[in-house]
Amino acid sequence: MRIKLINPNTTASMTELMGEAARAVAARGTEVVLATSRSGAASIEGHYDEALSVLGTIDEILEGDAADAYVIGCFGDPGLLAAREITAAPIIGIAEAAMHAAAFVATSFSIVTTLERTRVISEQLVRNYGMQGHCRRVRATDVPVLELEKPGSSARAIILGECEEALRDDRSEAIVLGCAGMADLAKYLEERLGVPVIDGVAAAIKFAEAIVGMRLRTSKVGDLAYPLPKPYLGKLSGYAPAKLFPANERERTAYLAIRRS
Ligand code: 2AL
Repeated sequence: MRIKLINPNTTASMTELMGEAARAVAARGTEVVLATSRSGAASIEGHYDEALSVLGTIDEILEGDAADAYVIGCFGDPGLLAAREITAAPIIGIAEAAMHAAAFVATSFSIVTTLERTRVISEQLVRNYGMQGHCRRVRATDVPVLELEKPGSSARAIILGECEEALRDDRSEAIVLGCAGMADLAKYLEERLGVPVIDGVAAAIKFAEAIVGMRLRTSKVGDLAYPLPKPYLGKLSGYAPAKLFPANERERTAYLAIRRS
């Protein structure tokens, strides 16, 4: 199967880092195709960055060869539900995947993320995903996303320290890494902490394989149906649903055919 891993920020080196984590866990028959957004911010560190990243993600889903599933590789899961509207192929967000994986291996976890200003984004996701009973605390380190990549940066040590505090003060039993740019840290941290450390990129790839393997597709009945045809004006006129998506009925037929096959 083919899984397209989309980095919603425009930093190609971070996509490569995510790709290594993805390929390390991908099954033999899984092809991981990497895509870096071609529009938007170099790093996603707030609501504005997230909102503007969504069109780049949509472009990566609709353009090029189709994939069996798509992974949105940013911990805010920006545009996750919008992306699920525009295709029936499964879309997996790394935050949703990481929290679910953590809940399979521990009854409690802490999320260790980047800037303080992005903490609320993770907290909202915890509530959206019904993870309040599992997530003890979201911890921000104030490490900027692109700092994670810099050789010789203190990011690694700061994150390790925050994880140690999480285990001691939150009494959490696992750590969820709150940024795609931390994908290379899971093993390093796990060896030092002695608890499961979950990187959402790896989790999302494995969940994508599972969902595709079960022949599940995104429901096209209800709120994840294709966007309704209507005029879109101005800079977004090219995104008018009628130009991009098949009619609902055609999609419904395709969906049923897949489930029956
Ligand atoms: C992220 C992430 O995963 N990628 C990015 O650019 N920003 N999220 C975060 N909390 O820092």
